Formats: sequence, C-alpha cells, structure tokens
Amino acid sequence: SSRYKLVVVGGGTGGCAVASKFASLGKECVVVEPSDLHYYQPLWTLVGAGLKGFRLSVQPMREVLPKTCDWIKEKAVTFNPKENYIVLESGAKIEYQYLVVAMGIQLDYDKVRGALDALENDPVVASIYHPKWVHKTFPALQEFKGGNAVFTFPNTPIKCAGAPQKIMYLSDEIFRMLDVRDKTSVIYNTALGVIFGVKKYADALLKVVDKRDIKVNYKHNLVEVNHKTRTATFENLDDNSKQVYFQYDFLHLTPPMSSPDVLKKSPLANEGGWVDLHKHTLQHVKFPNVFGLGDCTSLPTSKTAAAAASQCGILHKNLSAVMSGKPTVPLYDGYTSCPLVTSSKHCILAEFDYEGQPLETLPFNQAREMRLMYNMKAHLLPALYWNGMLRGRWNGPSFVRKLLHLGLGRKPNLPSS
Ligand code: FAD
Ligand code: UQ1
Repeated sequence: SSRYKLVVVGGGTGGCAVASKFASLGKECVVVEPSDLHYYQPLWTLVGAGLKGFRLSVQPMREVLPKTCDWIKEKAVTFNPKENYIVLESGAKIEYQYLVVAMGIQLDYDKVRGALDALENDPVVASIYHPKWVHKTFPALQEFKGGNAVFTFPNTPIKCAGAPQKIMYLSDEIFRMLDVRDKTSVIYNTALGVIFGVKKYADALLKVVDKRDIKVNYKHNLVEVNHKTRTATFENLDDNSKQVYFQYDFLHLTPPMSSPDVLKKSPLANEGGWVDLHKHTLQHVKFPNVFGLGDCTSLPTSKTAAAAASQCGILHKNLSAVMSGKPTVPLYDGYTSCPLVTSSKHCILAEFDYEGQPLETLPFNQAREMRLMYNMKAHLLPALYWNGMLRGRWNGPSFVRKLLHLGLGRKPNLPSS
C-alpha cells in the first residue's frame, strides 16, 4: 500500500480545483480519478442547442490536473475513514493523512423504465446531462416538425436545477426559427411543485413561460418511456401517483440522480448517501481529517460548479488550518448560482445562499433577462473555468459582490466562530 499526506477522490470540477490549491504538496498529494477526460458540463446546455461545439467542453484529464501531484487513474471503491485508507478497484490500498471527497453525482437513467432503450434507439429522445446523449439534442431539434416537445425534471436532487428548463427555452427559440412553433406544444413536466426554488427567480421564470406559451405541469414524475409508441408515462405525485401519458415528438430527459453507489454504502455518508459535512466549514461531521465539496456532499444548497468554486476556497482555508493544528472557521454561506439561459441572447443570473435569499454580484436586479449575463455565461465563464478555477485561482464572485456593493450589501448569515 502507498501513503499520501492528501488524497483527493475525484478529478472533476471540485477535485481538480482543490488539488491545484494544494499543488505545492507535490508528490505528497494524489488525485484518484478513473476518467481520461475532464468535462466542463455547464457548456452542455449550449451544446444541446447548437450554440457551442462539444469539443470546447472537454480537456484531457492529464492537462487539467496539477502536474506536480500524482494521479492514480482508478476508481475508489471502499472508504475506511476509521483507519485512514481507501481501496481502489484493483484492490490497491491507499493510506492518507487527509482526505477530500469530490466524486460528483451519479446519473440514474436506469431508474426510469425504457429510458436507456429510448436514448439508444429513438432519435427524438435526448439528454444534455450525458456526454453521449448531449450529441443527439441539436440534430433532433433541427429535425423537429411540430407536435409535442416534452421536457422532464426528476423526483431527486440534481445538479444545475435550472438546466432542464434552459434547454427548453433554447428549443422553443429553435422551433420558432424553424417556423414550426404554431403546431407545437412545449411541455415542462416537473416533479417539483415550483418552477424554481427561489421565489424571486421563480416569479421571473413564470413570466417567461407565460410569454412563450409553455405549459408547465407540476408534480409530474417520469417513470417510463416507450419509444415504440413514443409515450412517456408520468406519475402524478399529488394524486396518489395516478399515471398520466404524454405522446412525444421530441423528449428531453433529465435523469434521476443520487450519490455515487460506493459513497452511499460508506461510513462517510449520511442517511441520504451524501458525504456528511458541517455546512459552514466543509469538514466531515465524524472524521475531522476528511473534507468534501461539490455535488456528492450533504451541503443543503443547489449543486453547481459556481457553488463548488466558493466551496473550494473555503475548503482550502479550513483544511490548511487543520493541517497546522488550528481550528476551522465557519465561512460558507451556501452561495450558489444558476445562469438561467432563456434564449440564445438572454439570461437571468440567479445567485443565492442557504436561506434561498438572493446574493447578487451586480448592484442591480438580476431577475431580468439580460444580454450581459448571456455573454458572461457563453464567453467569460468557460475561460474563467479552464484558466482560473481549475488552477485554484477562482473562489467564486463574492469579492466582486463586496466591491460593487461598497460594503452596503446584505451580510452573509454565518454563525460566529
Ligand atoms: P464533477 O465535476 O461531476 O466531477 C466528479 C468526478 O468524480 C468525475 O471526474 C468522476 O469521474 C469522478 N468519480 C466518480 N466516481 C469516482 C470514484 N468512485 N472514484 C474516483 N473518482 C470518481 N454549474 C454551474 O455552476 N453553472 C451552470 O450553468 C451549470 N450548468 C450545468 C449544465 C449541465 C447540463 C450539467 C450536467 C451540469 C451543469 N452545472 C452547472 C453543474 C456542474 O457541472 C457541477 O455542479 C460540477 O461539475 C460539480 O463538480 P463536482 O466536482 O462535484 O463533480
Ligand atoms: C461561477 O463561478 C461558475 O464557476 C466557474 C459557474 O459555473 C460555470 C457559473 O455558472 C457562475 C454563474 C459562476 C459565478 C460567477 C460570476 C462571475 C457571477
């Protein structure tokens, strides 16, 4: 077995950013990551609508992980935090002094009967959440001749909770450009009871769906896809799970998601399967030498890269403190952000904290559809991600907010340390 000072499990958004922060540890730090490729997933919404090329969302893992550190190209399968080691798929045992868990969230397409079959075999079924199925989206939209275009939102936590409706707004725009919108029903079937979790932005989005003549059905949870008859079956969560059927001519699937299976069954998980962290410090509640960030954690905020960016700076501070025998500081207020793209030119930039209170970077109302925010999403953020965040140089926009609000903004709601 080998032994490291710091083991980072997962080399995605959060894991790569944290490893870069600790790059000065050199070979005392290792990233355990099975994938050859690193994805900038936020681009997939624009890839699905034909606005960006998929290649811009991919880099070889070797190019993004810090060169000074080790990389073990394997999957972690067992966690033994009482004895400070993990086990890899090959059976190799890796011991650590400190552990960071950043394994992301698992896509559970197999939990919807017929979904994988439809994705494999029906050209009109697509999903921007998967590097394989995102490719089907734009061709299917271009071929669309009218009928029912159905977009789903599952009955589980998901990453980027805005994406299932962003791709719908961009599809609606394409249908209008193709001149088929007047023979089309655009239908958003969501398992939730609201269009968005924060009222300020939900109110703005309800105006958008109204203006664009989009039908929203709440408490509709997708349970089955039959691609032979092009029928999607939903259970109505309000009405004793009574089943309702929708014929589709285009279907966008957002799969159910859950914590990675190997984490669910580990001692690091809470009852929900997520890495159980103190929500303001990112330190594990039971194992003080374990930290976590990103989509696989119990942090009760919306799962986004923007949230992981803010978490990464705070994790670095608190883990460094623990490494030098100092106390952790409660710093994370739950900041998360969702650029709600409403057309190929407009975007509502939602930013909020654990309380669901807006925490906007710009000193004016961001619940409006703005060109500035679309340009930021499409042109600025990808560069900020590849050149800033992944190199450990971007901790989210809180310093910009404080600067622009001249200290007059709302103070974050944090316990005193
Ligand atoms: P990931 O980046 O997913 O990385 C997890 C890594 O862990 C992967 O590399 C994986 O291979 C690895 N891994 C998994 N299992 C194991 C194992 N057993 N052992 C070792 N490694 C393992 N966020 C925004 O902020 N703004 C947006 O506009 C936005 N839009 C999005 C649109 C779409 C379509 C999607 C899919 C996501 C979007 N997101 C957005 C969300 C964002 O991509 C995620 O929140 C972010 O990538 C989370 O980072 P992470 O490190 O937790 O997980
Ligand atoms: C952000 O920091 C980030 O991570 C790099 C995203 O993921 C792509 C985002 O979508 C957003 C909105 C932010 C926040 C950044 C600013 C400048 C408001």
